[in-house]
Amino acid sequence: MDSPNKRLAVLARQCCAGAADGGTWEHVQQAPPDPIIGVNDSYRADTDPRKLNLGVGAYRTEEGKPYVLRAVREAEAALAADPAANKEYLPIAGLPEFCRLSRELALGPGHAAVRDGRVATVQALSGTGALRVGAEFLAQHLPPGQPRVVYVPNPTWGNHKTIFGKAGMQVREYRYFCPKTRGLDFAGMLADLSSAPPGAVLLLHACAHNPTGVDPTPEQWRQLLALTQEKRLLPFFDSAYQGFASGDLDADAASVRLFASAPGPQELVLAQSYAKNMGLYGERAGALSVVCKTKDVAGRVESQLKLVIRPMYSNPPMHGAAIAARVMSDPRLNALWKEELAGMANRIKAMRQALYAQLTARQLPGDWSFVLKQIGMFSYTGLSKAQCEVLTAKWHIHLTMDGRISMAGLSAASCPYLAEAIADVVANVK
Ligand code: KET
Repeated sequence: MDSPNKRLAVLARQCCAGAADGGTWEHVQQAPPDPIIGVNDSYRADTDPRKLNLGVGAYRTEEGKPYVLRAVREAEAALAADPAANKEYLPIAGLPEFCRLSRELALGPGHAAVRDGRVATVQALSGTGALRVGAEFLAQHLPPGQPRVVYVPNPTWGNHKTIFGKAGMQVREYRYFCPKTRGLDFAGMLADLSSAPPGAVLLLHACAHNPTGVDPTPEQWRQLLALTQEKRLLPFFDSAYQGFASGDLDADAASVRLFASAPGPQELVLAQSYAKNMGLYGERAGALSVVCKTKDVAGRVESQLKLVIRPMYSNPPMHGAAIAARVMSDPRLNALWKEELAGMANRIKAMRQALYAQLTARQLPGDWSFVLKQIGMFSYTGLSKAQCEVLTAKWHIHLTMDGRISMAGLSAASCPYLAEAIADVVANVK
């Protein structure tokens, strides 16, 4: 602790400096750009016509344009034309219909937990907001005396650690990715989780692990469930890509459903995002669900989630949730959504084939078949930071510095260019 005199001296210096030049915020340091979202800025600032944005995970058409789903456009038009629609505040927990449809989308319609009223769901500001509210709830309401610890995979989506850390949770990593095999280090994962204290929170990517594109197999998921139960870990699923991994909403919910259906009944927490699977990035539509042991507990949990939300942002925005609810509840729009979702997932898979073909044609050293095997929006290339820097500086290819490329940002036209650039940095940069 500084002495009062020292603090006064610092204040005086700040006041004087403020008066002399930059004002009250003179002392504020320049923050680094966000490692993922910041890539959009570097892309925008680049004037080279060949520039390519493979940074943030956002779907692009073959023409490189953002894509608004037809199902979304139609739902929006219907909402705009609805004379009964208004702009009142939503309840603190959000649009009830959206919450119900969201938990059913993840758990499956008619799931016992839903039927029994054991799931507390609140609307959230997309996946990030769901994680943040969930983390805050855990930090406040995990049983007294239990450690506030969350285990996240190494590597994981960059924001996970910050989100849980800001909420007051201690963040620890478990082994996940093996750079040598470019696959799952399942033995390492089991070993690390076996030594976690009882009651620790276990963050799992429901499907299409970001950034690696490597998921456990169905058998490995079963082993993880057994370990979770044996060690009394609390699973927290981050489901940001349901439908995007395989093109099938049900297939991509298999891990969540396996856990939610386990006898016990199994408790879990679930963050859902409609950013990718409905293309609602900027609408911030998402949900947080807490699957509890009883209906009575779920009711109390929901009441406390509202206490977390109210002082943060009072209640969530209406538009995105209203669109999503309409798309999910209208049978025709729902069918159209599934069709478009499969179309997006298939285009990404086609990009994997195309990039792989381009890379093998250039006879790059090593095995690049991981491009085909990895799942979801991204390819985790194993390129070094130095190689990524050259990709950006020389080739105008904008990507995150961990070597992750968004396959959704590629097109048949840009694949050969990317392969040429990768061949260059593999040959000439360490
Ligand atoms: N979880 C995961 C695993 C994830 O990849 C993202 C977003 C989110 C949650 C949050 O998405 P939201 O838009 O809040 O629903 N990932 C991409 C965008 C970002 O970093 O914000 C990305 O990794 O590029």
